[in-house]
Amino acid sequence: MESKRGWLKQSFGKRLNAIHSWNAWILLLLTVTGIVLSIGAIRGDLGSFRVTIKQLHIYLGVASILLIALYAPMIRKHWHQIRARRNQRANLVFVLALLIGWAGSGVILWQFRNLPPALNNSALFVHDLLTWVGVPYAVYHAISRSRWLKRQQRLDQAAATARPPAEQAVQTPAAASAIAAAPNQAPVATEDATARRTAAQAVITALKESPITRASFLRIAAGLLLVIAIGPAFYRWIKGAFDTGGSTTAEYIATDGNRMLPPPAPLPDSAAVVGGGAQGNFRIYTVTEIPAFSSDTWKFAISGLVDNPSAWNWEEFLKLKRTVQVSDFHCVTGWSVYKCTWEGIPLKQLLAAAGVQAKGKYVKFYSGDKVYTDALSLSQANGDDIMVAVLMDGKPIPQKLGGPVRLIVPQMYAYKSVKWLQGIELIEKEHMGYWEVRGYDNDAWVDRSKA
Ligand SMILES: Nc1nc2c(c(=O)[nH]1)N[C@H]1C(S)=C(S)[C@@H](COP(=O)(O)O)O[C@H]1N2
Ligand SMILES: [Mo]
Repeated sequence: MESKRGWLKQSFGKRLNAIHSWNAWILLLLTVTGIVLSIGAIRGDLGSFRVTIKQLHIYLGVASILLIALYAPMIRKHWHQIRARRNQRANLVFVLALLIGWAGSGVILWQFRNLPPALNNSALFVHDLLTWVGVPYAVYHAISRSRWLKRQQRLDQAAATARPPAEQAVQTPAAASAIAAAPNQAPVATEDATARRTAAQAVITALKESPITRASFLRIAAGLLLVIAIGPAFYRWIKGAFDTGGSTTAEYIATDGNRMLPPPAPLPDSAAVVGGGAQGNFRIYTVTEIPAFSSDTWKFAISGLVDNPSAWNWEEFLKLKRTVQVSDFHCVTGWSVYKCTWEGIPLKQLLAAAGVQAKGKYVKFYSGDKVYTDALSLSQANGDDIMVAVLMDGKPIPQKLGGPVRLIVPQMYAYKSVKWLQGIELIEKEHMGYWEVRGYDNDAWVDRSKA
């Protein structure tokens, strides 16, 4: 109550300024935390900080919404105040649209577990798109409104408009003495003459001046630099976001660092890509360097509390009976890839062949990156659609997407879908996986009612 009265006691202009600078700081922090969160390659370096940074990003987002709420009652007066300034009005509309769009999509991403994946996917797209547009705009806005640029503008203005007559009069010794000599008459005549000179000189100055002023040149240069710096990455992102043909996957296959020979021969369903091909794009996530594998050294093993532990080399592994399934892939950060056609060995088939002992209660998965692990309970692991996948859409899984062999747990968030899978171990006690130790929920069901 006290603080509210204090806030309202402030002048309107002061309150606007305060909101403006708070907004700038919050946006800066949101940008930094948001970009850090979105870089797939530094996930491992962040470790458990990732979860903290995400929480911080959410708090900042809530603060930004509170700021909009604080501004809302002032909007009419502010809008009226800037009625003569079209640029400011355009800026205001644009910034408000950005903030509201970020806030709306952000709240959806924050509440993702209570919402369907398709909505999260759209919200993530909107959130990203606004970031691609909004952050460069904010940078441009900050540069073009900075004091440095304002100074350039003032210099330009000073050059364009000649000095005011009074000032000129004082600076001209002759005029100054004239005023002193004849205080009643002379000033009028002198001012007249000076004004005429000034007007004439202004025409000459205007003719001398190039059409691009220093300030607008700097503004254009800053804008161009931003476009050059951000343009290519933005283009790649937009191409990926609208790509339903899996062209990025084709690129991963073309530049694959794995050397697995012979390549796996797809089953008819897989060769025909019964799912029609994956829709959407995977984001490449890893907590280590992306490992590369060769069929000369690659091995796969199942061991632990089983009656028949086994190890296979690539050629032997390819002889195991495979099936084909079409399923969706959901990451906990909001993105999904739909209708992937996976071909591989059903996990329950591997478990049955290994003969799980009575003491074996959990199934632990080891990545060939030697860092990432995850686990399922034995009953979860026996789900029909859990697959040790070898092909996607009829092609070998490329290194970047976890090939030659990765786990697929379609109904759980994809942090359970261990990439570069090489080992399965039956254990007695529950094991917390890489991300679970760092704050992710061990219950990863996309549909929470399954837990
Ligand atoms: N070895 C390993 N497996 C992993 C991860 C990882 O970092 N390392 N990330 C997990 C997460 S959080 C997701 S969303 C998916 C991403 O798979 P992709 O990189 O093929 O898109 O892999 C999962 N499996
Ligand atoms: Mo994920």
